[in-house]
Parts: sequence; structure tokens; C-alpha cells
Amino acid sequence: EDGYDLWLRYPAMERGEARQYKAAAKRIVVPAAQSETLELAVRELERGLAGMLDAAPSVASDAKRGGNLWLVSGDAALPQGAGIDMAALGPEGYAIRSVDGGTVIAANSDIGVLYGAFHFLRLMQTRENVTGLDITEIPSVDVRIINHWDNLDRTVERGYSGASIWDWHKLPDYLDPRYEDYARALASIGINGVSLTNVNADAMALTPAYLEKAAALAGVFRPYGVKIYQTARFSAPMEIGGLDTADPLDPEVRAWWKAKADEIYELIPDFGGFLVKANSEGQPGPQDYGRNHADGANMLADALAPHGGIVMWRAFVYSEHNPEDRAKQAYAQFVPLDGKFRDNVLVQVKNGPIDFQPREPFHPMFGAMPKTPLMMEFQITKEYLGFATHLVYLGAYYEEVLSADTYAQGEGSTVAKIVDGSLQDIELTGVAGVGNAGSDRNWSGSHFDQANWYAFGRLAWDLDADSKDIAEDWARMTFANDDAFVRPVVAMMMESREAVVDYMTPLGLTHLMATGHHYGPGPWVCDLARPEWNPCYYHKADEEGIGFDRTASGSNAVAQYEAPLAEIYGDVETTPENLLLWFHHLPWDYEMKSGRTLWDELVMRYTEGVAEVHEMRETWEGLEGYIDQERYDQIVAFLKIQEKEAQWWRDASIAYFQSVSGRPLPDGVAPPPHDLDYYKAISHPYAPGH
Ligand code: BDP
Repeated sequence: EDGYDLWLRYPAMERGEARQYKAAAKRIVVPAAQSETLELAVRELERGLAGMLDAAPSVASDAKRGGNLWLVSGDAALPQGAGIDMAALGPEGYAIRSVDGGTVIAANSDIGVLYGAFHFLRLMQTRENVTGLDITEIPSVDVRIINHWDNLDRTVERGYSGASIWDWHKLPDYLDPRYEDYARALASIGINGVSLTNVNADAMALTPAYLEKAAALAGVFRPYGVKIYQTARFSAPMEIGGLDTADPLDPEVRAWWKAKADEIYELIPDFGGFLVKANSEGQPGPQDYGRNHADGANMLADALAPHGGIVMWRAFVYSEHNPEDRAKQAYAQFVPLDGKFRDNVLVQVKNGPIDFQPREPFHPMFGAMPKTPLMMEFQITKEYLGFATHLVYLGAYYEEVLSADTYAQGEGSTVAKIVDGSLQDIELTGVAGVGNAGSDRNWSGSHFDQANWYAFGRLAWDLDADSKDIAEDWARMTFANDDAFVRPVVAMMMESREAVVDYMTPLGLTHLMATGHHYGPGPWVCDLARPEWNPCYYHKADEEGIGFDRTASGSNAVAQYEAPLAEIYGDVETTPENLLLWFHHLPWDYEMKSGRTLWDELVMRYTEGVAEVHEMRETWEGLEGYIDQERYDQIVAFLKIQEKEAQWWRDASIAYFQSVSGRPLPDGVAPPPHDLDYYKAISHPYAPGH
């Protein structure tokens, strides 16, 4: 058990358990002539049932008396009494219903049936009932995509799972079987797109040789309902097209992109479209020519529109020219452009206004652009949350963001309702996750990081899903079904997010990571070229106090939030303590709800974070024997690393902040074992994923 099989392991059930399922699924009933996708659904069910029940089902075109599992796609006839409203299911949805003689899995498309097959298997994998079923599933958004930040040389930006999964050098002639296994895993959680390369893009990805490689991948993914997308470097017309400008209003540039789109669709008729990072962190973009983001996005959108492609234009922008408050910049650049983007453009917004930090408030653009499709961008790879070794379940994080109330149209205007288009009547919708599947045998760099990929897919499918339920499904499918195992594991996963916040950036602190690789603490860093690259810019700690004043007396970033949030965040009394120092600069003596001073509370939080990880490790060590030794042992080793590093984070942070505050530690709290210089000297020159 090396983790390769992810949540699709299908180990044999005990005999008693298997009985009800055996009776329910004796025979897969499907028309003799099938599409490749329907064939995949049959194969998956055969594989799952054979594995779990120790008896392969038969496959037939006609039903018999009992135990039928009908796969019904499109106009094919439903078994009697199914009564499914097919029109309501849309292009990708499905229904699973118990009828006389068995169960029907029905969808308007073959891919919907494949999704339904995975769902049915999940019910068995998690030991749910498969009788009396009446399930209807329709995805919340259209585009559910993994963004790979993979470079053509197989390094991965912020990737901690080995080399890039794409072996560009051997493509298109050699198709690593892993590609198909990847596509299968994506389909199992309803993901329907991947963008292949880094947003810090290389124009070479758009040259004919690389498009052929991408086309080969598209061929593998197609039957699994996964479209491929490419990152488009804005200056590509100059770099590979020989033009002397990339100005989006220049007719030659526009013609170049049109011709490029035509060329791509010749090779990949169902190509999804482009993902673009422009005028951000040194990437070229329309502003280089005095144009705005809409000019740039619309040019690409016009090139793709005749083929049905879309543009995902990222809002992750911050400029060195106005460093007063980085958190305000994307909003300032994009909100005035509301309504100016073509229909096939999605503006892709990170979950928070800074950058995938352990905790951020939701991005104020959500709700502020009612005429523009806004796509959510989450990070699955844990760039700022301990890389692969730290156990941090991100499902809880994603849920926190999606369920946040923007008040855009009064109470109940959650981020989820903006992303799914329902609040503002938006047609095109999507969710992206910066993925972590690489060449490691376990795909994700650690066993528990698989849960983040899994949760991302399930939440992208259903923005209102409960992250705890998802964690439970995942633990059952990935490890074991015994409640005595599942309960503590799920509890540990749900607490893990708060633990990392506590030992890295408690009370709304942010961006305190070391320079470059973002591994380990660096709150003392203050000498980088751009002010907003420095941790000291974010914490603003001095002798008097700590925190970033984003109220009216400071940067007034609070004004980017709708009422009453602007007032809530603007008032120190009503700001949730977990975002306190995000919005306020406060004296060290400020009295917290606990009655402690802010200084004491900060120290306690750091200390508490370490204790939480310690507990997680103890919990896990109490579960030996429930799963295979191989995975169990690796998880123990990783939790030990996490505990050691949580301690490091705590000690280094306290040593630094104490050097600034000059205050004593609260009674009974252990001082850091080393002086500040010791922590400053720790370096990680070869940390992965820069
Ligand atoms: C930051 C990463 C950087 C990415 C950037 C982005 O540190 O490597 O290129 O985000 O999202 O988090 O474009």
C-alpha cells in the first residue's frame, strides 16, 4: 500500500457486510454498443464490485429479476417506475434511484453516468445503504479545474510531490499509464478540466511541437470528461510569433491569437481555453501597452469564442507602485472593469486578498462585480501551510471561505452563491484548485494531502457540501471503515487547520514565511526589494503593538467589504479574533476576550498550536493496526516532522516578537530554547518548489 490507489482502493468487504450489496448489484445492464465513456463506467463498476464483493457482476443488455444496475444515458429508455426528470439533470448531472428489480444510474450524458457510477461505488465504499435510493446530483459550477503550475522542464512551482506528472520529453509518443490513472481519479470526484502548465507561463507551450503533446494528453483525458486548458503567455506573439508587440488592440496581434486558437482547435477540438496571469509578479500583460485587464482578456476571448473556448483571467495582481496595502490592489484594478469582459471570460480570484495564507478573510472582489463571472481559486498544494509533510485538511478552509457571507445583496449572500452564479444571475461559473498531483507514487507527496485534492473536487461539485462529511468519506475510502478509526481521524483532520494557523500565523497575522521557498518562519525579514514581500510589512510589530491597520485610520481596506461587514471589520470590538491583526494594529496590552493581553494571547496561541499537533500525533499513534503498516508508518514520521516544525515556528516567532515587544512570557510558558539569531540562521537552500 503505497497510496497510489488513492480513494479508489476497493478492498474486499467482510462477508456479512457484502450481502446487501451483492443482492443489489448482480448485473450491470447496459446497451451492447457503448461509448468509450460508458465502457469506463462499466469497467469501474466491475472493478469496484469485484474488489469489494469478491464476485464480479455480469454485464448484460437485458435486465433479469433482481439485482440489476441499469446504466441509462441520454434518450435510452429508463426502467419502469424510475420517474426521473431527466431535463433537470443538465449536461453533467445524474440520478441514482432504486426501482423494482434494482437501481438505475441515469444521466443525459455518458460522463454523467460515469460520475453516477463512482457515486454508487462510494456508497458501498463508505458502507451506506444502497436500497431506497433517491439521489439527484447536479454540479454547482460548470468548470471544475485543476491548475498545474508545472514547467516544461518538469519542475513544479510550489509542487511538493516530485516532478511534474507530465513527461513532456516523451510526449506525444509515449503515454505514461499514469495519465489515465490521473484522469480516472479526476473523474471520480467530478473534476472536468486541467490546465497543464505554470501560470508563470512559457510561450513554448503554444508552439506546434508542444501542442501536439498536449493533444496526446487530451486524447487520454477525453473519455473521462476532462478537458485540457493551457496557460497563455501574453507576450507569446513576440516570443514565438515574431511580432514586435503584444498590444491587445493591435490588429496583427489579434490576428495572431486567432490563428493560434484555430491551430489549437485543429489539434484539440474540445480544447477548454486559456488561463492567464498577466501584469503580476513580472508577467507580461496588457498594461505594458497602456491597456487594461479587460482589453487583454477580451482579445483572447474573441480568438477562442468561435470554438467555444473560455478565458480564465487571474486577478492575482499587486503592483510595486502602490505598496500601501497589497490587499486592496486587485479590487482596485478589477472592480472598475465590471461588465467590461466578454461572456466567455471568467475572472479567477484567489480565496483571499493576499495569497493562500493559512487564514485570510474572503476576497472582497466576491460580491463586488455583479456583472462579471468570478471564479474561485483555491490552493491544494500547501505552499504556505507546511508543504507535503504537515497534516492540514483544507476542506475545512475551503468551506469557511465558501460559506462566508459577503452581504452583497443582504444577509445570506455567501461566496458560494456568487461563485455558483445564483446570486447575481451569472451564466458561466467555475472553481479552480492549484493542484499537487506529481510523480510521487502517492501523487500528493503525503497520504493526507490526498484528502485536500479529494475535498477540493467534492466541494467544487457541490459548493454547499460539508467538509466534515467529505473528510469522513475520504477516510473510509482511503483507509478503513471502522468507526473507532474514522471518528478520531476525522476529528484530527477538522482540527488540523486551526493548528497550523496557531503555530504559524495566529490572530489574523499573515505572510510571515521565510523568503523564496515559504518554508518555515521569517517574521524578522525586512530587507527585500519590494515592501510587500517582507513579513514585517504584514505584521507591523514594534515596541507599542502589532497588526495591520486596515480601518479608516489605516489603509481603509475594510471599505472594500459591503455593509455591515465594513463596519464589523472596521471596529476592533466586532472583528472576529481570528482576523484581529489582519484588520487592526493594536497595543500589546490590548485586552482579549479571554481576559489576557494581546501579547500573552499571541504567545498562548503559538504554544497551543504545538500542543494541537502533539495531540494529532498521539491520536494517530493510537490507531496502529487499523490500516496497513506502510502508510501508517509514513504518517507517523510526517507527524513527527510537523511537531518538530510547529515547535520551531512557535519558538522562532516568540523569540522574534519578544525582541520587538520587550515583554516577559506569561507565567508557566516555556521560553524558546535558543536565541533569535539561532532561528534566523536556519536556512533551506534546497527547499522544493521555489
Ligand atoms: C504565489 C506563489 C507564486 C505564484 C503566485 C501566483 O508564491 O509562486 O506564481 O502565487 O499565484 O503564491 O501566480
